[in-house]
Amino acid sequence: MKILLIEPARYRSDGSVDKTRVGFTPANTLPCLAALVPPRDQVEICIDMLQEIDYASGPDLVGITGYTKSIARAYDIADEFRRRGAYVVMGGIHVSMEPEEALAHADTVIVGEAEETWPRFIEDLRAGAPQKTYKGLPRPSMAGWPVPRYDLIDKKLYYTSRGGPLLSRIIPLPTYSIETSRGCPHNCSFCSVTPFLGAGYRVRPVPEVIAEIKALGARGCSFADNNLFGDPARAKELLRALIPLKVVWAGNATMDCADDEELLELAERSGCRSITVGMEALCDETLSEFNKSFNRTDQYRRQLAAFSRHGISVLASMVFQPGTGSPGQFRRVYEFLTSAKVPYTAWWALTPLPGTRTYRELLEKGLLRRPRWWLYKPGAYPDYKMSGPDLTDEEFFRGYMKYYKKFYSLPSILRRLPSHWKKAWWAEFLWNLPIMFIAHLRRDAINLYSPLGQERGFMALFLDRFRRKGKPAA
Ligand code: B12
Ligand code: SF4
Repeated sequence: MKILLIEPARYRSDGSVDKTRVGFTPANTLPCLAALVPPRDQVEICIDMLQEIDYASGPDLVGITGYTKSIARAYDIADEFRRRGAYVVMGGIHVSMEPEEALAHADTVIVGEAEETWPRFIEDLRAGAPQKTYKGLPRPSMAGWPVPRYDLIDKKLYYTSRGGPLLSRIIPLPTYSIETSRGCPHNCSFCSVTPFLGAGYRVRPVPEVIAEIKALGARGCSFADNNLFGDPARAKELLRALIPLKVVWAGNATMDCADDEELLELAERSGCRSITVGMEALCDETLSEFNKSFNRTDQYRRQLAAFSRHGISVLASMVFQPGTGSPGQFRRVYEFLTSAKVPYTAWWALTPLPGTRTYRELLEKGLLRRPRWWLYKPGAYPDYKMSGPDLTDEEFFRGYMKYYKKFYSLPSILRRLPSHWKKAWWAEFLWNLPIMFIAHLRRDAINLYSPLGQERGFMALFLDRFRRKGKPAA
């Protein structure tokens, strides 16, 4: 069988497909699925954001993934391939939350994790008896995975896997996205991780993670875990095993990991350069609304300083809830982050993702303008009523843009970064400069859904030399 796996791009608000010339780090979804395809089948990967889709290539089976953000584009691709006679299967987080919706566009929908169902479906299809829906096992084992087929992705498409010998002496190339665990011990109201992967935290055997890094020849790892330190004892085992590999890495964790000095020390020794943390808000009441009271605002400064002492650059993720709060909230967040010398931040307008408590609450309160907002092209604002007693839509947008840009302005960078007690200050300084250029010159790159064009990576945007390469929607 000839199998084509597609990662769809998203539509921009003008209806064009969000294309770019170079990506940052390849996502691991399609390489993982490709590795599970039986050797007798031929498999190809197409990254819509970076490549043209060849609808005439005549695949027997088209597999499409998709986040909520790219699902409208994913459905259009699926419809076109079906019109041309291909069998279309869809999987991933969005269709797992909305399988009925997806069945209007796909012949088969795979719900949940697919390590077991995807190979089973291929054999059913070969035997001429595919089912309409396959449901992954709840909390499946993460042992025995094959090495992801990154070799199927053209190296030239990704900044972090091409480099060349000279560049790779200066920065850790190649870098791959690697998963070591799934799930999260928490259940924040806006996050779809626990609704999708189930409660609890599952891990891959450490020797298998290490073997994968070695097999890929990775010098940099971008860990795709939601919470790399979800189980501190196991995290320490992983970090100890990483030390001899001399890789550098970035990952996601919660703020409270900064309270564990041994963990931070091992993170530093194992090559940790950056951790993204969900700080979300500076107000305990908002954090409690988000079911995130494990974040302690009174500890933030101390925790941020602990990361810094270990040379770990924090990317603080902040969420703003339109309609609530006052116009002054953006200034307060900006001032806190600047005075606490936070190196990077990403700001989000709260997004009602399907399957989350946030989504259900907005729906029940009648606040969603269009319940299936993801089927429409994105507008300037989130698709729910944002106006509140003290804040209009316009004030929200203006305040958000003004202070977000201010954070990535030269005065703020100079105030935040050069500091003798910050081990990584010079690297942070160098990385802040391209972000500053993007924040101020690439107006299309920053919006309420995607600060700094998150899905491409800010460095890729920078290398894109400020040129947009869009094409009208099909
Ligand atoms: C790492 C990560 C990122 C990285 C990706 C880096 C990279 N290059 O890999 C970065 C930081 C760039 C990122 C960006 C974004 N992310 Co993100 N991210 C994640 C995270 C933590 C892990 C994703 C991952 O790699 N998983 C491992 C792979 C193997 O799992 P998987 O894709 O789910 O695939 C499995 C199954 O779903 C299934 N499957 C998937 N597709 C298909 C297709 C077929 C045909 C089949 C058969 C099976 C199948 O099989 C796979 C094996 O079991 C997830 C949380 C999570 N655990 O899902 C959030 C998550 C996916 N991200 C999320 C969001 C919202 C975003 C952004 C939209 C944020 C933004 N506003 O910009 C962007 C959009 C990115 C884009 N491309 O459009 C949400 C998505 C929610 C939703 N309903 O869409 C998640 C779930 C987190 C959350 N808070 O809820 N993200
Ligand atoms: S801690 Fe992070 S990954 Fe875990 S539920 Fe909350 S937002 Fe999601």
